[in-house]
Amino acid sequence: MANVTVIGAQWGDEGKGKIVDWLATRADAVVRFQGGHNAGHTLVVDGTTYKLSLLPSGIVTGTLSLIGNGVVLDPWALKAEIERLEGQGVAISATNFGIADNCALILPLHGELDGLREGAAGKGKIGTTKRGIGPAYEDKVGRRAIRVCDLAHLDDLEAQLDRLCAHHNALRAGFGVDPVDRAALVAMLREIAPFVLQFAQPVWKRLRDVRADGARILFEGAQGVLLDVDHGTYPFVTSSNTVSGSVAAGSGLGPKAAGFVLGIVKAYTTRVGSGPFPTELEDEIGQRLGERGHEFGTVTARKRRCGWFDAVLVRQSCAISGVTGIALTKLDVLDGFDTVKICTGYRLDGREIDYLPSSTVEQARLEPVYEEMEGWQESTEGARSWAELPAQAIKYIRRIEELIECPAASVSTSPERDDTILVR
Ligand code: 2SA
Ligand code: MG
Repeated sequence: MANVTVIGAQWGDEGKGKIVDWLATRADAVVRFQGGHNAGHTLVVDGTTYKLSLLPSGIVTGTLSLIGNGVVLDPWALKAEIERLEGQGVAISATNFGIADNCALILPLHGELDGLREGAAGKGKIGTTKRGIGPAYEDKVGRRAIRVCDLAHLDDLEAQLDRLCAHHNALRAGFGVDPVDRAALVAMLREIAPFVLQFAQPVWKRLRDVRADGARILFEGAQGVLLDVDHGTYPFVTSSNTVSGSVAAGSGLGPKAAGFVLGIVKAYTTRVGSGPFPTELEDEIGQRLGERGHEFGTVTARKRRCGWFDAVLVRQSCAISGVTGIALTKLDVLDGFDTVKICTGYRLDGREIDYLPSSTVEQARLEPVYEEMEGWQESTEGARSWAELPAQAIKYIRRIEELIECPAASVSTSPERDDTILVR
């Protein structure tokens, strides 16, 4: 196996956790390269469920797990997640886990700002996870972030803290909130520093060494291409680049490192938070997809919006992210429908288009053009070979491949690791 990059090809929650876990058993290192603890990856291994937000999924299988510099790291969330997993019997130490020392930190003030903004935005809110992801990336790009390596030099951080506090105090004043308690913040950082620093290292260097040994690296994307800050449904996006292209910048290996780009694609569409969703179903069909698919956020338990498969969006995601093959997930959720629909294009102001336009205004006006197919009544749950799939389900998969112009590499039929059909 060459290196593999796993990315979500829709709005996140495509079932990346299961696939990454499966691949992690075949990889020598698993690397997160963007996002933070806004991700929610659920793994079911031998009947035990593990919920991960920040840690790479390889941690559960004991595979070397690294957090790259492209991630924004909340030290307290990290500690809580590690302790929770240790409670489930997972061993985590500096031998199997590392954090890039140039990661920007998520501080309590970032979560507060995220919450204040969302609270004030009313109907215009983004529907963020309120984990402080956006504000932390803003500070990183604004060159006033505190980074992991700074935790070793808290006595020499005055200038950086000046800049950070000046910026946040101005914003907080706008919300009528007290200025940052700088002494308390530094005290908190001092307390958590040793915990984080035991894992800190130049991850680019670790990866270079790992690669020199011929290791296979698995890059674990979070969220999905449609939440990418450049390519997604802006401004209803997350604040990082979720496309495979950010593997290089977010981990410190060159652009060739990504290897096989596996796009995870759910057999229908879901989204949490606000923003355009052309195939959304606000009827009993949408309700049924949500119930059958257990569509609730891993991190926030929010109910996910559901709709038919949108081939236009996935074709675009696959192109933008250079997807080599897709892993189709949650096919079993579509069992028992008389007919299933696939969106093949949009109507916008009387004309037909075959891509998602960049403008939010236009995105909100799109009307999906559907193709209807006969459904299947048989259960596909737990199927592990093509032979176990009803003919109509195979037709559905083949039609999707054709429309998105990308082949399926696997089809998954339950949350269990082994309930997966390998196509090639
Ligand atoms: P943020 O918090 O700034 O990244 O939110 C901005 C938008 O990105 C969406 N977003 C997500 N969408 C799906 N899944 C995500 N992770 C969790 C999960 C979500 C949860 O896997 O279940 O538990 O609610 C995720 N993270 C961010 C978010 O909804 C906003 O639209
Ligand atoms: Mg998720």
